[in-house]
Formats: sequence, C-alpha cells, structure tokens
Amino acid sequence: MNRPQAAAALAVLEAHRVEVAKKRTMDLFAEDPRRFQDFSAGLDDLLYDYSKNRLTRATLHHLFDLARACQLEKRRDALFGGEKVNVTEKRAALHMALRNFSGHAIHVDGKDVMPDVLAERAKFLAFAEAIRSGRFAGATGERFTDVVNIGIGGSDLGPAMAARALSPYAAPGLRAHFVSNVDGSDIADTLKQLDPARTLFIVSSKTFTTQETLKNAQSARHWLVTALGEAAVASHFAAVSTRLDKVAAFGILPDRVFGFWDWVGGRYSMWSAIGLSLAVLIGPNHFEDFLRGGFDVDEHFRTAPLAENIPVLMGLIGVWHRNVWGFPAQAVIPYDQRLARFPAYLQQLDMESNGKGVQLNGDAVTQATGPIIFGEPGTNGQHAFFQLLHQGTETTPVDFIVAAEPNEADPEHHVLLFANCIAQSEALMRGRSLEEVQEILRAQGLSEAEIGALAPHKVFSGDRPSSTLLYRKLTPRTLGRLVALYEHKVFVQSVIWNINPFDQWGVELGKELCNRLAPLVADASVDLAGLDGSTAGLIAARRFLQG
Ligand code: G6Q
Repeated sequence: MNRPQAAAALAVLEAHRVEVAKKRTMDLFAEDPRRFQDFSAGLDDLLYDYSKNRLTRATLHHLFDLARACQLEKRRDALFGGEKVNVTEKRAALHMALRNFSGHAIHVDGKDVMPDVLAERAKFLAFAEAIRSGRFAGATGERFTDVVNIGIGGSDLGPAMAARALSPYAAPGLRAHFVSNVDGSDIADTLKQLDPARTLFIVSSKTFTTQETLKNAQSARHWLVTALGEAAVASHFAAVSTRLDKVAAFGILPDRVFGFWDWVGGRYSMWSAIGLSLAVLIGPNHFEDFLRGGFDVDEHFRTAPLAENIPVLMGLIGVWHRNVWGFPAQAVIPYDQRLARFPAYLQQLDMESNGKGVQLNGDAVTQATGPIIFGEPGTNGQHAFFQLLHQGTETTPVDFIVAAEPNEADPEHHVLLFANCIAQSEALMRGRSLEEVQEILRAQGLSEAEIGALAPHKVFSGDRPSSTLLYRKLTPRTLGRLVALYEHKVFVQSVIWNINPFDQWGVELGKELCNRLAPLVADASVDLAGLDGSTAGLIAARRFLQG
C-alpha cells in the first residue's frame, strides 16, 4: 500500500493479529455472553452473523480505522453521486439507479437518468406481461411456453442464477432457458427440447458484438427460420442491448429492443432489461420486488453507520482474512438448492471486479486483492470438498447462506438442511483436539496402538472462520438483497485496495488472440509459422485428429 494512512492502519491490524491469534474463537464466546448479539447485524428479516470469525471488538475498531484511512464513506458517496468512478472507461457505475425507488433524481453528467430508467422498465415489463398473458404470441398464433435467453457473462449469469432461485414464483407452463457457451452443444441441447412455434428468444448483449452470443443467436435464428420461415423472426425474437443500430441489422423489430446505458456494467446489469427473461418468468410484480430488495440494501449501505453496515462488515472482514491472515480463497455455500448458481454468479461479480493488480493511478498494488471465490450448495459440498475446509492446509473462510423457512411444504427436509448448515459452521470453529479424539477412541475400546495410529487423522484444528447470512425465505426481495449485499461488499474491498472494480481489461487479450487464431483453426492449409511451439502443435494435432 503506498497510501501512508492506509498502510499504517494495515500495519496496526497486522500487529493486532498476533494478539487475536493467542485466543481460540470458542474462548471468545466463553468470555463474552453477548458475542452473538454484538457480532451480528440485521436488515429487516435478514441477519448477518459474523461472530464465528476470529476477531474482537478491537479488530473491528482497527478495520473501521482502515476504512476511514481509505476514505470509504467519501468513495461510497462518489459512487452514488454518479461520479466517473470507473476511471479507465471514464464512466459512472450507477446500477443502483435501476432499483431506485426513492423518488429522487439520480444524475449522470448533469442529467437526471430516472425518467429514462422508469420508461425503459415500464416498456420491458409490459412486454414481459404481454408474453405471459399470451397477448404476444408466436407466428402460428400459439402461446409462448419457453423463453431462451442468449447471452454470456454479465448478460447470462445473473438472470440464469435468479431464474433458478425464484422458480417457485414462475408462471405455470413457462420455462426459461439460458444459452451462453459458444460450444454448439449448449444451443443444440437446449433447442432439442423446444417447439419453435412456442419459443421466444431474447438476445441479450450490451455491446451486440460478443462472438458467442452472435453465433448462438444466428444458430437460433436459422433453427426458427427453417421451421417457421423468415417472417417468424419478428414475433419470436427480442433483444436487450445498448447498441440499437447493431440489433436492427439482425432483423429484430425496434419495439422489441430494450435498452440500457453505458453506466451499467455487464455484471451489474441484471437489474436492467438484461433481466427480461427473469421478468417474463416471474412476472413484473415479482421482478419489482427483486429490485426493491436491491434498493433496501442501497439505502442501508448509504446510511447505516460502519459498525452496523452489512456490506461494510462483509468487505472489511474479507480484507482481514485476505490481507492480514493471508487466506487465498473464500467459499460461498448456500444451503438453498435453488441458489445453486449463486456461487458462479458471485465468481464473476467478485473475481472480475477485484481480480486486479493495478491501483487507480496505475501503480502496482502492494497487497493481495480479490480472493478465489468458489462454492456449491450445501449439503452437497459437504460430501465433496468440505474435507479441505475442515482439515486442509489452507484456511478458507466460508459464507453460509440459509433460509429460516423453506419454499417447500415439507418441514422435515428443512430441519435437516438447517441443522447441517449450523453444524458445519460450528465444526469449523470448534474443531476437535488430539486429546478429545484419543478419549473418544478409548471409549470405543481401541487399543493404545490403534489410537496412536488413527488419532492424528481425526483431529480438526478448528478456528476456521465463517459468517452466516440467514433470511426468512428466498423471495424475490430476499434475492435482491443478497445480490446487492455482495455488490457493495465487492465495492468496499475495491476501495480498501484502491482498485477499479468496474472494468475488466483482463478478459481482452484472450479475445484478441482468439480472433487471430480462429482462421488458422478453420483452414488447415494456413501455415502456422510464427506461433509459439505449443499453440502451433495443438492446432497441428487437431488437424491430424480430424483426418
Ligand atoms: C461483465 C463483463 C462481461 C460481459 C460479457 C457479455 O461485467 O463485461 O461478462 O457481460 O462479455 O458482454 P455483452 O453483454 O456485451 O455481450
């Protein structure tokens, strides 16, 4: 860190870690009967419990000092104030305007964007309703039963994650599908299940230049035209893009093209018309509830004091783990099967935003930045990679995410699900010492020789940190809150690290090289001279294998 105050605050935290490390987390609970109450924060029916992390009141105090040294509140206000916080692309990052229910103006370059936001939202939600009601039908007059979103990255992961999460809110008889990969098997496997007469395609691409999306859209168009003729394109295609000129060239009718703005980053765009497939599936009212969940968190993030501010706490505790303890990864484990795609969604949100090595001024960072994010739903993960979480040589902090109430009617499943979730966080914290293991094995009647051989394998170090996000039920509003909490957590960390979370230059080089290599892959007669040995060798091997 080359910002002196921030570096000083971080140095205080590093010294403080030595003190904290002298105590076990279990002892912190034993010494402080109020630890759960004091190390948790709430937002309506959502609770963030961070008491099982290895930290004390002094830790939080030092973390808030770090936040102040990095001018977190000023930077947050600049974000909400529409300043061009995305410095490398000279843009604001105002996805919050898409879920602004305050009635107040939000300015970008001196212009209130809210009238356009509300008009565009009304337009795409009216279209969603027309599809749902059957008012807009297919070319043969049949009602749409299947909606296929064609998009990738930020134009896919959010709506795909949310469509699964909110499936209990879907209209009966409507299915949403998501095609993203340029691998032809993705679209082929999807189309196999569909009847062209009842299928609506939504081509979602901010730039409308993305190779994968354009290729998939062309294949979908060909499939439709083969079955129903060229004229059917008008009623079976819609698009979401900021490039209306490029969409028109594809043959999609202007009144079926829904826009958004360059101040909405791709991975922050599910609140815009990029959420159209979700809006068709769950309907305008539920979609607005989802937006309201995002707004709840914006208000909380903007106004709650640092000590009660959930995204601030999440971000700073992440910094404590990443920079002071040196933990390289962060697991996110939803004990909610319908959040199965939430870790993948967060992978993009977090790793594309904070996987950076350069500060805002172009200097190299001097501390670690974004952790590796991974996860799978519990309880499945328990039977797979949790071994490493409990006994591996790296400590991996975990976010557990769980509802108090299921969407399903069967309460017995949920008792087991919830018990598993809290058992895992307890086990990670509590651990099991060698003495405890020896005692258990003795009670089981093992010989001392057997105990000596087996006991070390059954020891758990404990003190493995975790936080739990508990909410009443996975509703559209809850999902909106979860997504916005993580968005702002990522922002908080970017401020501490002094990096730009809103650009993604790291994805460009591969795209550029692909464009150069594709003609060499396509045409076996092209000479491979000038390529590195491995790249040339792999193309040659493919040519050979293809005969
Ligand atoms: C997200 C990224 C990226 C983007 C995709 C799709 O923040 O910019 O994931 O969303 O590359 O881009 P288009 O929407 O332009 O097709």
